[in-house]
Amino acid sequence: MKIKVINPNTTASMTATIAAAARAVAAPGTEIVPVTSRSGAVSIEGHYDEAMSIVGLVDALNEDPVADAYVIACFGDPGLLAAREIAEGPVLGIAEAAMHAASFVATGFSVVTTLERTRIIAEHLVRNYGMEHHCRRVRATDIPVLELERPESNSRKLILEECERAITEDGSGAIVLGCAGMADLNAWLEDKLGVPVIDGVTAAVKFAEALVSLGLRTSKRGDLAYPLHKPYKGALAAYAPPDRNPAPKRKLG
Ligand code: 5HY
Repeated sequence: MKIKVINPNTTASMTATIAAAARAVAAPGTEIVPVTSRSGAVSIEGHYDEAMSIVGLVDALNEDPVADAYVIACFGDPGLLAAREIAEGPVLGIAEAAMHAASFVATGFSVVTTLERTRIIAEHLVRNYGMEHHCRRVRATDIPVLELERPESNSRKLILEECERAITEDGSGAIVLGCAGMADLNAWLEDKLGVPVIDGVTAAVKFAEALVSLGLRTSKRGDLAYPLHKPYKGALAAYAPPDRNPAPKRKLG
């Protein structure tokens, strides 16, 4: 099967980290197709960056090859429901995947992420996904996303220290890594911490494989039906949804 793993930020080196993590866990028959967004921010660190990333995400979803499943490799899960509207195969966000995986292996987890503002966004996700009973705390390290890419930065040490505080102060039994740029850290952290450390990229790839193996596709009934066909104006005119939904049945009498 083919799983398209989309980095919605425009930093290709981060996509390489994401792709390596995805390929390391993929089953022998799974082809990972990594894609870097062609438009938008170099790192996604706020609501505006997220909103602006969605056009690039849609391009990446629509361009060939068509895949059996899709992973949105950014911890804010930007455009997740919009992506599900246009895709037939399952679409997984890495935050959603990581939190669900953590809830299977511990009764309480902490998320360790980058900036303080990202911490607040991740708290919204915890509530959106109904994870309040499982997530003990979301913690920030104040590391900008692209600092994770610089080997000479102190980021590994800061993340490790924050994870240690999560275990001792929050009483958490597992750690969720709150950025796709941390996808190369989970084995190293797990070794140091002795608790499960979940990176959403790898969790999402394995959940995607499971869903495809089960023959599950995105529901096209209700709000995840294809977007309604209508004109779009201005810079987004080319993104007007084509007519893909079956004609509605007329209610008689
Ligand atoms: C991410 N931003 O996973 C996030 C989340 C963060 O460009 N890739 C990004 O750390 O803000």
